[in-house]
Parts: sequence; structure tokens; C-alpha cells
Amino acid sequence: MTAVSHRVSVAEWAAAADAVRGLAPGDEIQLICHVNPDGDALGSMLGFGLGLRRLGFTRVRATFPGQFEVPVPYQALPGLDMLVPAVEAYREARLILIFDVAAESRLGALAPLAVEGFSVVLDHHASNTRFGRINLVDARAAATSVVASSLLDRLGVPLDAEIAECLYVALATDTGSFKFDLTTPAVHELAARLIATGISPADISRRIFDTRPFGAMKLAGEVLGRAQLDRTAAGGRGMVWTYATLSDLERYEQRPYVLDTLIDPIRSVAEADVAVVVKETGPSEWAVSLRSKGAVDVSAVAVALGGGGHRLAAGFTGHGTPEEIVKAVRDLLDANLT
Ligand SMILES: [Mn+2]
Repeated sequence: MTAVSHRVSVAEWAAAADAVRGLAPGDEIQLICHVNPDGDALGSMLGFGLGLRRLGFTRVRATFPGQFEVPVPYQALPGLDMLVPAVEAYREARLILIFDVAAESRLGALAPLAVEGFSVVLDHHASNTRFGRINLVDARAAATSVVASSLLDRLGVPLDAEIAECLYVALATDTGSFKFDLTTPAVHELAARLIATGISPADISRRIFDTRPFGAMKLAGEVLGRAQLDRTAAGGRGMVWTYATLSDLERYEQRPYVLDTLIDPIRSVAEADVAVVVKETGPSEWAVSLRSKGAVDVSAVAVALGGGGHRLAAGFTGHGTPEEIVKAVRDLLDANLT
């Protein structure tokens, strides 16, 4: 198996592996992923946690900041018994492993723990601030699970079906089911190794991507129906955008995770290079998702507005009205044409 990763030095890999090998079986290990966890955050964290258990570590906890809610599609992931609310995180953990987190700001109340303890960051965001003691950041990795599987390999953990299911969910989520750029031969080689453990990609895909409540489908219809096309944005490449409010969710009795996939139909619009979905998360607070087909580096736009991400997929927290937020994005697009 050739190494999947780039931009992580030999010394960093060795330091991370040594940090795990230096622990005693009963030492406390705390795993953390980002607020509002997605498939890559949860899958890479739980898959790695299961790997630590296979190595004999008995005290492994996993958590994330913010509202303690696992999106329904991920509620059948193996290893969920490791998950505890943030207040139950090990405060004096010997080792802290952080997954899919580009910056401390994505750690909320857990940020001090992560910064003061001995932390290893596993991530693939180009905007990563390298806030850990050891930083395994590979901006060319399709998912954090690629980095996690690489470290498991180095630790000599054999893949089994439980670990593989977690890592596969992570990989399939972040590659858009193996459609996005960075879906390299090595990604498919990793997928092949995961599937070879006996997991069912069909069952996993149906559960993760192709199942939703009726109300979520109706809600999506309404949110897509209010989308607007701005043909002159991004130097004439076009921008399409929409928004969803907390009252939309309430009206259809849905949880916020059902909005996570709305960016996909929005970004399919032929007349726009840039797609924007603005989702209300609190009083005058919005989670903003940005996608580009290639004309714009949306991570630069997101970073300028306090967020982060990748060249073609990024996000930030916005304030004000959706119109104000989209105007701020629009104002930055022309400056970041690639
Ligand atoms: Mn990711």
C-alpha cells in the first residue's frame, strides 16, 4: 500500500505514532471532533477510537462541542458507545486526538482542553491553523479518515468491519460518494481495503445518503423553491443561493441535519459557478456553506469572513440577514477568482 498522504512529514507521523505507543493501556485518551459533526468528523473519530481499543486502550472517550446531537444518519455508527457529552470529556487526558477541525474556533468550549493538553490534530483542511502539539494535516487528503487510516496503519491496527464502516462513511461523505476532486486512485484503494472487510456500501449509502423523513423532503422543496440566481456575481460566472430558517425546521418538525445536503441540488445549477446555502442556527446567527465549480477559491472567501475550508467547499458563521450575508460573499467573490 503506497502512502496516501502528502504534506505530513516523516517526523510528524513518527511523533504521532510514538505519542500513542507511549501510553499505558489504562491511560485516558480523549477524542474530539468539530461542532455540528458530519460524516467525516464522526466517522474518522469513531473509527480511530475503535482502533485504539483494538490496541488495548480501555479508557477512550469521544465528544464534540455545542449541542450534543448525533444526526440520525450517523446514529448506527459502530463505536458510538465511546461518545459522551462535552462536560464528561476527560479533563486530564494523557492524549487528545482532534479530528477534522481546521481551527480552535470549531472546538467551542473544548478549545482550552485541546490547547493545554498534549494534542494531535488529524485534518485535511488547507486552512488548518496547526493548533495542536503534533499536526497531521494533509490538504490533499480527500477526508480526515484518510489521515486517520494512515495513522492506524502505522500503529499496526488491522482493519475490521467496524473500523471500516466508520472510515467508509467518512470517506464517502467527504468525497460526495467518490465524485469530488481529490478522489484519487489512493482513495479508491482505501475504499477497496475498507469494503474488503465485509461492509456493505449499498446499505451504508442508503442509510447515510438516500434516506430522509417525508417532512425533510417537503422542507427541501420549499427551500429550493426560494433559491435565487445572480448571473453577474463572481465576474459573470454566476452565484445561486438560498436560505433556511429555524422556523422552517419547526414548521416541518425537522432537525438541523436535514439541511446539510441542500447544498448539493443548489450547486448543480448550470448557470452558476458558486453555490451558497445560509442556514439559521440561532438569533441572527447563520451557518453558511459555499461551493465552487472551480472559478472561485471559496475557502479564501470563507477565511475572509471568519471561517475556513477547501478551495471548492468552505463555510463560515454569518450574522445579520441572509441578504446581508450573501452580499458580503458576493463582494468577496470577484477578488478571489482563480
Ligand atoms: Mn472532512
